[in-house]
Amino acid sequence: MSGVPDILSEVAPRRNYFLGLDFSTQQLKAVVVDEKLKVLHEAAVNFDRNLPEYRTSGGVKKNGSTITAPTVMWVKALDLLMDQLKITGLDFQDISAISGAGQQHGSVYWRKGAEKVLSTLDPTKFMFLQLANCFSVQDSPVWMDSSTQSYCETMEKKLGGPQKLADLTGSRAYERFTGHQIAKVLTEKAELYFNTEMCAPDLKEKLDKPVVAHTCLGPISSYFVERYSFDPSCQVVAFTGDNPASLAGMCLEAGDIAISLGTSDTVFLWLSGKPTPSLEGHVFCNPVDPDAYMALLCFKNGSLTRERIRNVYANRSWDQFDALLACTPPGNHGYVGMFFDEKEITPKIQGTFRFNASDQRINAFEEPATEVRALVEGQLLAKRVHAERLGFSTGESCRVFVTGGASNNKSILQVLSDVFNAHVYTQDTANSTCLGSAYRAAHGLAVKESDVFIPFNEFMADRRPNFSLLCRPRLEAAQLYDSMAARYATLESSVLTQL
Ligand code: ADP
Ligand code: XUL
Repeated sequence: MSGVPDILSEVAPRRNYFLGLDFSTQQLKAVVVDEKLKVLHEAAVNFDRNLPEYRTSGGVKKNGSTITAPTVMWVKALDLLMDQLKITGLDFQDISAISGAGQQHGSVYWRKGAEKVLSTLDPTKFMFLQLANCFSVQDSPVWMDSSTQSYCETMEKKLGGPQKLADLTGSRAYERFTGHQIAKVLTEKAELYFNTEMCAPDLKEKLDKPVVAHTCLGPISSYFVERYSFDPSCQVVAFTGDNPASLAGMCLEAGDIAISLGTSDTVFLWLSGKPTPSLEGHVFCNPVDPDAYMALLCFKNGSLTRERIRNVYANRSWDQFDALLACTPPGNHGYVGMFFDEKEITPKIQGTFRFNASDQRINAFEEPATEVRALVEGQLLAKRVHAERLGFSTGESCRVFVTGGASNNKSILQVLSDVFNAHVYTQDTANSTCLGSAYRAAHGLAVKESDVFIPFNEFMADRRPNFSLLCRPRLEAAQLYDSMAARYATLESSVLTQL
């Protein structure tokens, strides 16, 4: 009909976007990508800065070896993040699928009755107000906790020793792993345990419903549809841990090694074939291929230790930290340091250990610059030594992909390149965990829609993110670090045997 506007043609067509979330130790982050997986929107809520009412430091609360985060703080962060995303101009109805990741091993304890509250949330109100009383344990143990040593010993004993446990699960017992944390709640706070909906004596029955990583769990809840105008068909793809999501975000291939320099430092590899778990490191399910695995080494003393040394010796400035690093030569005139502010995971040890060129333990270095270089070299030599024990070989043909907050620091990356004698690459967007979550959302939906499994790397083939070469190894420094790595391994063993 002429003269009558065609209302239907004026309605913008729904786009095909994907939302990735990352509940990390210090912040909650989000990224939205388009059909071609290019980043369109980003947002972040920092727990210390944006939610000071919870009084966290680095996103956590410490009480000796017990390290927790207020569970409801994470919910409030999600409320704030959704509003922030809206402000970026995102139209939530364009999101076709969501996935996400969280710091691994953190546990949430839903109080009896929580499921009912969750299924009847009022879309006119914030979630944190409605869920405030839904947690039987108010403070969630997080991955930094190391208060469950005795539970680890019991489990290893019951299952026939640490190697038997590693053969069964991919890892020997570590304090932060959820099984020990749940055992601690049962033993020390039985009344809370029995008031918990999802974690009770019939734990196996409640938790034993694993799905393969690319599974679409179902459509988004009506709360999000009504409050934020999501399309009701928007799919939620199974969430995973931050390190597996990061492996997906970096599109890692067999032979590559990835190093994440975040709150924790991690080293990870794609494992094809049958894995052989050992007493060091972890073997996890692969987040994008149900037939493959990934190997992971976790170093608890990562960015927070670098920040402490920066604050003490470099006036809280990364530029000054870099300047101190630059005024000492590779090899640090023979001085070596190990800085384990918190009880380390790889290896299990706490304290500061400094050595002179004759391998004698000393109390302090004379110069701040020596301390800074000892920290950086020590942290990176440890990664090389322990990665080699997983079967990884350094060398010019190897590619190291870096991510995490400290991967912005070129001076640290040059030392990494020299220590690993490898080219160092990074992605244009540093946050590979968030990005990996968005990629997994897109992949999960594509698999659901095609009804057959599409290998992730095939799906990503023409959508891969751009990587830039950041550092090349310098021959002389790389040769020096070859012998220094062997020396570091001997010093680390000597420290462990003296404990
Ligand atoms: P998370 O592991 O919680 O996701 P990020 O990967 O965002 O954390 O890393 C946060 C850390 O990055 C901060 O604790 C900070 O110390 C570190 N960082 C940020 N910028 C730099 C820099 N230029 N040099 C070294 N470290 C940095
Ligand atoms: C890995 C681990 C840490 C956390 C950090 O096992 O504990 O890397 O996932 O968020």
